[in-house]
Amino acid sequence: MVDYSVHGQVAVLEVNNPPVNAFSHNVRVGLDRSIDKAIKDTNVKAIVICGKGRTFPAGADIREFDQPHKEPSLTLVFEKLEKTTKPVVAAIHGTCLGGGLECALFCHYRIAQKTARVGFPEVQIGILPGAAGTQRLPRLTGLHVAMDMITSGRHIFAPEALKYGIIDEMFTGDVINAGIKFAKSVMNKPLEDRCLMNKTVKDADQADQIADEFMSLVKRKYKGFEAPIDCVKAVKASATLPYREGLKMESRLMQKLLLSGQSAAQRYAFFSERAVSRWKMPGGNFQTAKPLPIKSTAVIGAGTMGTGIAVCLLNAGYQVYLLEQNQKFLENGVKTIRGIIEGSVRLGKTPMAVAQKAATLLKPTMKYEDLADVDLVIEAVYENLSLKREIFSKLDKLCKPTTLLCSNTSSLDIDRIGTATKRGDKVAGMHFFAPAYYMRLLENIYSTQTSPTTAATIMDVGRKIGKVSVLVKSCQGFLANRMRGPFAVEAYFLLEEGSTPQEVDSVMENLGMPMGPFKTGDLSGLDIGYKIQTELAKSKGVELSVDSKFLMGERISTLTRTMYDNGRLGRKTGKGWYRYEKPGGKLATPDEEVREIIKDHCKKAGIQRRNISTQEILERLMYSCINEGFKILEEGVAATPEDIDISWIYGFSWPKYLGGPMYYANRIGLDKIYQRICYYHENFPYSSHWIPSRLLLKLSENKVPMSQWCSGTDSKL
Ligand code: 3H9
Repeated sequence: MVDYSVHGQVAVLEVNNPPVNAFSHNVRVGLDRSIDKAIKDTNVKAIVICGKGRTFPAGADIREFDQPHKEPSLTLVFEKLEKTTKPVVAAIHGTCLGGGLECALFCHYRIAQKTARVGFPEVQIGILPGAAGTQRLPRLTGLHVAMDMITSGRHIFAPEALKYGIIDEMFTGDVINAGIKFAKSVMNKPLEDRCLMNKTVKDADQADQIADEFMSLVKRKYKGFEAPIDCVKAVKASATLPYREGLKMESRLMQKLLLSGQSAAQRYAFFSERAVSRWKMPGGNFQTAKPLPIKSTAVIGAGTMGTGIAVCLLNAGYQVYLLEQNQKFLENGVKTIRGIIEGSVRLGKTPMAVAQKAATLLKPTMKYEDLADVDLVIEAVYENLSLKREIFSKLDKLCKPTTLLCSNTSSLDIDRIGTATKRGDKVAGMHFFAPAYYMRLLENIYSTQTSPTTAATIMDVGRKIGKVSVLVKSCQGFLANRMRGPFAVEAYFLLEEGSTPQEVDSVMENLGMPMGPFKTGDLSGLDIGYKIQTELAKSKGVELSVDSKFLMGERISTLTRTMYDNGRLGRKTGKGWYRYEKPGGKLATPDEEVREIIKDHCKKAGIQRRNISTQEILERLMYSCINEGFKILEEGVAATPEDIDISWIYGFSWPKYLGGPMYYANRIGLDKIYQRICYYHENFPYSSHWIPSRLLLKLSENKVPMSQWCSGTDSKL
């Protein structure tokens, strides 16, 4: 676990625990022994610590956090480094994170490859740097930089680390050689001044002010998260308490966070994010199918979605043909793309070199013929099946035989799009979430004809453009929108039965969602829901009115229609479920007029209103979605609950500290959820989303642990 070698008078301790050299128990034991050995060896005059393979240790082993702690602790091992009279050098490459950076901060010197990154990402898994990181980093950088790095968890590259004094020198070339060379140069220098525990924090006199500033920042920016708050408290202690007392404070806060439900949920989210890349589908999986090389791409449609998708592809270095049907739309699209990229450069999110390259990679066109040689097409025109089939049929005739044809549809059946071509195996869905250049989720969809090679390719493109991609089977609404369907529908029913928009919204916001369903509705525009419902009714030959209560045997609410008739279209008109300071305004104020509209609507529709409890609002919004989630699993639309949870985290901004709706269901207990679903099914028999999932019943009866829920479990029970 730690390779020990001596080069002249320098001992090299190379941590060897692939893939990221995490400090698991065996590594701690190995490092402890190696340090003792180097200290005892009178021939050794200096020590170098580094990582074998791709990286310096990237932190403690997160998988061990759920197991009983085994000695030695990281701090116990690291303290030996600082105490020795032989200079210790951390030679850093790859990612020196968390416990890895703490190890480096106990060394007397730190040097790093120019491309190396350092950081304290603990906050992202709901904890803090608990092996003295909160006490040592401020002694090196001052409070401000330390607060920023520790509360955000951001990684910084070596040049920035050099600027802050976190590293002493940058090097190029081989890590071990650079470490040995540096160690030789400091062999006989005094170490007193190199021990961070002896130092004071340079801006300690401003501790209150800096801590207050960061406290209000993290409460605003990371609303609901506990760890950033405790990070601020621990870092402040480095300036207000003696070193040992500060350590005790850090340790108390760390224990509290480790035991909190939030950290467990965030660690689940960390591993789930990685698990979804291990996709599977009938006939193949991430190991058996190899992605095709993709160089040039095309996006059809230069509207909001098309331009957002083009930005993602351009930023990742793909050539993009942007196709529109008329010059004006095309010019507007190009302008939008430039605007998004320039804005991102101004915010420091996109390097200038990437933006300049992107400009050369964009090829606006109005000719389908220009798309003949591209490797991947993503269609992003409006949701109309016949239009999409027409486009796909045209592309099929025109593009080279190997071109993959994908649709950004958010709900239309990929099979029905694929049958418009003679290459169904190369047709798939790539469903981006608005705004596409910002939202991290990419829902990739396979049809009954899509080949595993096509799936592997779009999953690979997703990774390269920085998305978290999940692979799901085609069905109405796929995973994300299908599962969220009952959420929107129940929200309207709750209003009709007695709740107000702000009551419903605050239940979801208190749970941790950034916005409740009605504020979200105002943002997207109430005309969208109205049009979808009207079109659906029309297609079934039904004319809806205020007292229509059923459509195709399903309970419906026509409340959006009433709002639409009252000119309340959402933020854009300054009036929706809330009132806004002006059309396009952002400040939502509850509006008495809306209450009256709802009451009047209910009177006309003959709906009795009543008091509805907060618990009922929560259950009806969430349990209906959870029930749908189990049906999605049961039908194999999603392969695992992780696919579902990650879709909610990155598609709907579900708070990571609750781990996703399926994780949340597991925490509440499946038997309780099942009973409540049955209760609502009895009370609302005309809403099919309350028909209890068979899989949910079986998992709850058999007390199956969450690690074993997956599509196919049903048949094994
Ligand atoms: C800590 O240090 C606490 C201390 O302050 C105090 C203690 C008292 N442990 O992401 P990848 C796995 S807390 C266990 O796909 P990349 C990962 O699950 C820790 N496993 O690669 C995956 O496994 P699989 C603070 C870990 O190149 C595989 O390694 N450190 C850990 O895209 C490859 O990972 C962090 O929070 C770990 N620490 O990115 C760093 N890290 O193949 C967390 C990774 O089975 N890690 N794995 O799916 C990262 O941010 C990224 O993994 C890293 C590499 C940037 C390092």
